[in-house]
Amino acid sequence: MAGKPLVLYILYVGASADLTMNNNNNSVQIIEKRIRSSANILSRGSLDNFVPFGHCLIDEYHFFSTNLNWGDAQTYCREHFTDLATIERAADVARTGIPTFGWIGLHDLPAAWYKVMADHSNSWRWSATGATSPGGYQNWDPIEPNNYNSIELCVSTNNGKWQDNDCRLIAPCLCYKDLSGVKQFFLVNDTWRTWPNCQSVCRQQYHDLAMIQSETENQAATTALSGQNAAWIGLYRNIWAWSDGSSNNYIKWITGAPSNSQNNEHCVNMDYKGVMNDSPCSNTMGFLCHEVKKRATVVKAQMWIQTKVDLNEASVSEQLFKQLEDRMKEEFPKTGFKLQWSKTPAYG
Ligand SMILES: [Ca+2]
Ligand SMILES: [Ca+2]
Repeated sequence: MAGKPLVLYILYVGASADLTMNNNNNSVQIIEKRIRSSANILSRGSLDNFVPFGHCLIDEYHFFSTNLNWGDAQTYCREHFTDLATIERAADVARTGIPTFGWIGLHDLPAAWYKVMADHSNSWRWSATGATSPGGYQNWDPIEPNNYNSIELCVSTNNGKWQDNDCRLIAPCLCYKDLSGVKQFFLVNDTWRTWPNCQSVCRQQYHDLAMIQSETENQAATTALSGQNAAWIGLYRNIWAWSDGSSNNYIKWITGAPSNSQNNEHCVNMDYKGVMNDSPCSNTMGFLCHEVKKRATVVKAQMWIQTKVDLNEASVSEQLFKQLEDRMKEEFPKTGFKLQWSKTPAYG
């Protein structure tokens, strides 16, 4: 057909049954069939060259006003939906439907870090390996770690007893290097440094900040302190994780949060403005679940159109688009389409 080819991007949000299938080609064929079956959408044109361009997941939020503690809310959301809510960007907040405030999936559960060497995303790990100790060795001071004021994510040794502390505090650096399988420890004490600066200097001069994985190594490390009471060692952790394991780091705290008041605020709630606060997980309140439900597929199609008008003109293309979209909506009232003239798609 003679005419002017235009590249068209179509975001198709179909019924979940069509779109949850794993076979991408199959779902693109379904989309193509549906669009072709309304072949008269353009009186003088045709759609051709369907190419799958990409997929994205469409998620939905569900708010419940029943008062539950964080753990029970998590269980409920996991049983009925995907998980407690993950918020990835400011724009998500408007979609949540939270009337006041409620639990979201953000947490820092002590089971992952309180006197344990575990493999959770909040757990302690060593600078040299990025991993926890396989043997589980640890030697905390009796009341440590306590994440006081919610800012203690780096570890120092105090005559062999470990403490979590604010990474910005300055102290001597205890470094190590491995000599034929035996760790040797070295104190860098020319000036006192923050934990990140100790990490840099240890990596420059030795191997890394001290990694201590047995009683023998802890004794050798303590001896290397040479009379200094305390020094940074290589243990650290990341605070806050999403219940669904998502790795996004969007957090918007209320002023003064997180505070970990009384060492007991390990779960996060959010208000209707998207402002978050750390609270005791045993508090009961409404909660926000998250459902990853629909799969959206972007297809790229070439559209041939016979026309005398200039399609590059915005008003013309807008009008044509509106007609196309209206016809598709008539044809498939329960299916979402978004159309776009573009050299690059906005979705995917
Ligand atoms: Ca502490
Ligand atoms: Ca708080």
